[in-house]
Amino acid sequence: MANPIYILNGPNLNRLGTREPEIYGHTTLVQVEAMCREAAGATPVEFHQSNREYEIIEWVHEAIDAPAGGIIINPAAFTFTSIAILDALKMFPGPIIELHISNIHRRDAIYHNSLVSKVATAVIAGLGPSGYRTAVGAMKELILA
Ligand code: CA2
Repeated sequence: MANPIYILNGPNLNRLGTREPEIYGHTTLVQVEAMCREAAGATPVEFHQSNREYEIIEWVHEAIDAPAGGIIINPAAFTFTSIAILDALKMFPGPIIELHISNIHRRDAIYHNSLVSKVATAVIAGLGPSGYRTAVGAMKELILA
């Protein structure tokens, strides 16, 4: 069995699809999870969301110990604030894809300085919820490379 892909989601993303559809679309996080599992095929997926920084760090540690084949992370607002998540990701030896539904660089300056980008193998932003499908496909290629 292949090593799992960890897909981690930060604060407020549990409410995806319920507000600002012009930025984030209408797809819910439950639908995003189904999309990811379909794109992953036989590769196991560990899909999580939390509003707590602590839990996201714990899942990164779990991914390190599993070991995961790769981590896809949409840290949401923690992208710009969390040195703790950055430090945890630094310990993961495999590929990391940072994912944003919106194009953070077109938005307010507060969304421009990602800490997570400093350790990401790749960054996907602005493809809407289907960016998760793109990320899973790209991660499968990175794992095989
Ligand atoms: O575009 C993204 O995926 C973001 O990571 C989403 C974060 C924002 O802080 C980042 O800068 C960019 C915000 C997540 C808000 O969650 C939502 C809740 C309900 C409806 C839509 C989004």
